[in-house]
Amino acid sequence: MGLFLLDYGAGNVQSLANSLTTLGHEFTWISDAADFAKATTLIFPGVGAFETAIQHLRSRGLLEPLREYIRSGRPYFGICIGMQVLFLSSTESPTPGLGIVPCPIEQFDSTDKSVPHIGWNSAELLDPTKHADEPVESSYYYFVHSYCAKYNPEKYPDATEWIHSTTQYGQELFVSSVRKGNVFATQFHPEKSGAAGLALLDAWLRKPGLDTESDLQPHPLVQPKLKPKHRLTKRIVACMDVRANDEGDLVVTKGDQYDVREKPEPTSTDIAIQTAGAVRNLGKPVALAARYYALGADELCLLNITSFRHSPLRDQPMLAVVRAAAACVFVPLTIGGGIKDTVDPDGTNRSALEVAGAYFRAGADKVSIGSEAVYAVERLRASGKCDRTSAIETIAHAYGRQAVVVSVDPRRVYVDPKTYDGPYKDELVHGLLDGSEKERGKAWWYQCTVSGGREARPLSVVELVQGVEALGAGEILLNSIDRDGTGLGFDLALVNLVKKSVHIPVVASSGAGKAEHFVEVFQETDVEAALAAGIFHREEVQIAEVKDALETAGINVRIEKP
Ligand code: 1PR
Repeated sequence: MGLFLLDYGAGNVQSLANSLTTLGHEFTWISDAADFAKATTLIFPGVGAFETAIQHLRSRGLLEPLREYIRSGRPYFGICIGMQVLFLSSTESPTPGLGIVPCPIEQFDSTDKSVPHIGWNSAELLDPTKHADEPVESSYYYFVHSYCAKYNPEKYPDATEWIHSTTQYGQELFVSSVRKGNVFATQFHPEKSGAAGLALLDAWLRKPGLDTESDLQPHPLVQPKLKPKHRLTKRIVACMDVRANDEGDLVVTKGDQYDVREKPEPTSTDIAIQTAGAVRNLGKPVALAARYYALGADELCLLNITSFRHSPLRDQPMLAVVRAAAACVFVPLTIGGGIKDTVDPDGTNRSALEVAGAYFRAGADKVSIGSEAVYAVERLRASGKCDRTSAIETIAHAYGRQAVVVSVDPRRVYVDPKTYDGPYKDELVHGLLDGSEKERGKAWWYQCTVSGGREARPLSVVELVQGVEALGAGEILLNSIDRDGTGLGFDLALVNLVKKSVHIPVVASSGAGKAEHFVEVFQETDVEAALAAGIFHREEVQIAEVKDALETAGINVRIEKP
């Protein structure tokens, strides 16, 4: 008897388990249909694709017991897909949902905004008089989804009594939580929403709340209205490049234009001469991840930067790092490096999907694909069609496109604009007259690289990002080899070029040297997030300083109240 969690076998459910452990709640996983009878409280932390979720539940004989459990009146908390399965249907899938909430799940309109909707947004209570004591309002929560229940009381009047809160994205209002009787469900992820999310989970578990008599009485509804702008915040991401140092320990390192080895100073001391050539060591990955979470990072990224040399599933320390980081970090974690089909030293074939699955089960929310994405787009361009075998396609199909990030490592190729006659004339960026000496009078295009910048490929950054979007990637992590570690600021021309080429969210990376660089990238481009590494590792700039500068500039950011 007690609290049970339902795992349908795809996506990161470990984070919810970690949140509950941190909050001191004991739980058991539902392993078969008979367990539903033992559950007095049930949480379904669904992540990923609607179709996959329903099919998995059905094939394991769990769909009808879930419906029966909810009908029995015992408390149910659904998260993301765990909310969407309550609805009639989803345009994502021909398979119907449970039909408990009488309205469909539909795709966001991407004409005025990036889809998926990724990031921290607010949830406004539909009836503040009824749920005034709840912690939903006035906080930001983490959303990551391409489909939603659109708020449409004229078309679906019977669904209105279920709606607990709404959220605005672009010029669309959607249902961010439902609540009625024994059912509470959120489109956002409380387990990934920092202290606010943990508080919400804890509050529900302490009173897994059946509505009281007075709650069930009709109250006057405050109809939500579209505002000129949504409240989705700009995200600040802290990135840790991880690799083994020469002693074999996994460390967070940091390169200058991707070179992570110490260089001798012109006036070297004995110590400097001894350390020259060693892998730069800026700390331990789990300790740094915990620190950035505590300091208010909206998202963390761990990149295994030398995984192209090894089989990632054999690289158990990295899985252990993800597991340990996920146990103490309650904001989203992206894991990159080596997400590709591999063969273990003993000859066992491992698909990219298996590698990603191992990371998701360890607690990753998204995987980031680098070199393999470049090869996949090269194949796509050669054949003219998606063959459904690439890492991007297989992982997006199983876990949803929002779980697939493509990490891009472009480098500038300088040309003389007067004589250049190559294929990238339309993508050329022209240097400013008052720009640096290297740029003045020159133009350049951005070439894609693989293996951490070691090999250039015959593909431009625009070709790459448009190709990965077609294959099903949900987000672009945009590095710049030229700016990495320089502190000169983000390459705004690159960021604008990429942002205008795709409809999915873009994270700008490489070159941040001060808080003003973040203000600049959000004022001069439309990117959804900005990432930095070196300045945070060396504690030259604090995350709070960046957020203060953004707030002062009128840019919406998440500042967690103590
Ligand atoms: O090709 O799928 O195995 O993925 C490898 C991953 O490792 C890719 O995401 C690739 O970007 C990354 N990577 C490979 N080599 C390096 C390196 O530095 N030698 N790091 C590397 C890329 C760039 C960012 C860095 C930003 C911000 N690192 O991670 O964090 O540039 O830095 P800054 O704020 O200090 O300027 P695969």
